[in-house]
Parts: sequence; structure tokens; C-alpha cells
Amino acid sequence: MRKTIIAGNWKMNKTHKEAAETLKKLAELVIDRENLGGVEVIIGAPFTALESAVRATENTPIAIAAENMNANESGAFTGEISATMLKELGVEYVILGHSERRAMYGETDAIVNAKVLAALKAGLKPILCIGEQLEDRETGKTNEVNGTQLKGGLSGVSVEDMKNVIVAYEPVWAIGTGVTATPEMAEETHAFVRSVLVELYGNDVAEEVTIQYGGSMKPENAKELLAQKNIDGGLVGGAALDAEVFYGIIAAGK
Ligand code: G2H
Repeated sequence: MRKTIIAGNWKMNKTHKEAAETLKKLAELVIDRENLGGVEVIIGAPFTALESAVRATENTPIAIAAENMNANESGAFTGEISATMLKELGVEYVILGHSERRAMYGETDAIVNAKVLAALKAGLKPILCIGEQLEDRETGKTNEVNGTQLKGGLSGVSVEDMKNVIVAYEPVWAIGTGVTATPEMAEETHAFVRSVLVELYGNDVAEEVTIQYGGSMKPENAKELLAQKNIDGGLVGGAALDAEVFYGIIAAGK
């Protein structure tokens, strides 16, 4: 049985103080592991909010993710943050290869792959994001693009390490636009993504990988999306900023 994992991606939102306030509210709604009925909850916060986020979620079932990291262990990389720095803070996950980083900061599959490997080496669990642009979908390249990003991002990841990787499929045209892929459209690509995982790691491992959907997920559409066979969770941006709205998505996954 694979896990249903609902993760928030706050992006460049929330200060240190705001993060603690939102997480206090979210922790009150989440109550405890039993109330979550097997759903796992993660919040991805900006670097400056990570320490307060980790503190605010101590003794709660909410885990914390960073939204990026550098692949190098240490050194002359001004302004960058390493996996070890995150791990020592109590961060458990790291979102890697988000389409905003690919588009705005030139992250290639090779860069994303180096980060995935470095995260796993340091004991952080990567949430590897993949997704096609509108143009790719319109020209029939959805599977090709997602397959290339997935294989590129996972290059050199062992079968053993794959147990600690989450894949997030985020059609770029659905991100922050209010346009959601229909559950059928999303399921079709999720099934394709799983077939690539079968090719890479075999059926047993592929069946256990959580594949999240991302792109304008909200309480109103979450249930239908999460009901699809190969959609095992969500990576939620805008709708994760408010604790009650985000809890609506968590509740839909129960
Ligand atoms: C996609 C998603 C979160 P939103 O980027 O990763 O954001 O839910 O706002 O589309």
C-alpha cells in the first residue's frame, strides 16, 4: 500500500513569524496521526522560515520540507544552502526541480539529478517535480517530456533509495493559473509516470512510489483527483497558504 502524501509548497511566502502562526493553526486542525487516517502531511517553507516551522511542528505529524538546496556539500557557493544544513535543522524533505526553478533559475535535469543524489546521501527525502509545458501537451509531447525529466532526475538513484523519493507531476500550464488538469488527464500521465518507474525499478518498487499531483489543487477538486488510481497525493501551492483551506485538501485525502 503506497502512502497518500499531501504537501504544501509555500514558495516565497511567509516570514519566520507567519510560518509559526500558520503551522500552529494547522497542527490544531490535524490533531494527531490517528485523525489523519494514514495521510502524511508535509509543509515546504522558505529557508528563513524553516527553523520556526520545524519548532512549530515538533510533536505533531507534520513534516517540514525545504523548497530547494545546492548539490554541493559545502564551499564557495555564496547564497546557497546544503543538504546537511537542512538536515541538521530537522528538515525531512526537499522539493527539487520545481518548474519555477527550471524556468527561472535554469535548472536542468542534470542539476536536478545532482541535487536528488545529494539529498538522499544526506538523508533528506526528495520530492522530485516533473511536468510538461502547454506547448508540449498541445504537440503531443507530454509523455516524452515527463519521461525525460523523470529518468534524468532519477539517474543513479538505487532501488533502495527510491523508497525515499516522492514524485510530483505538475503540468506547468496548471500551476497557479486556477486551471486544473481534469482527473482523467492527470491520471493518464500519472499512469505513464508509474510505467516509467516500472521500467526503471520493477513493478514492486514502482507500486510503492507516491506520485503527487500539483497544479491548482484545492479542496473543491482534491477528492476527485485523489480518487484516481495513480494519484497518491498533492503538491499544493496557493491553497496551502491558509491552514483551514489546506486542511480541506488533507481531509479529502483521508
Ligand atoms: C504548483 C503548485 C505547488 P499551485 O507549483 O507546487 O502550486 O497549487 O498554486 O498551482
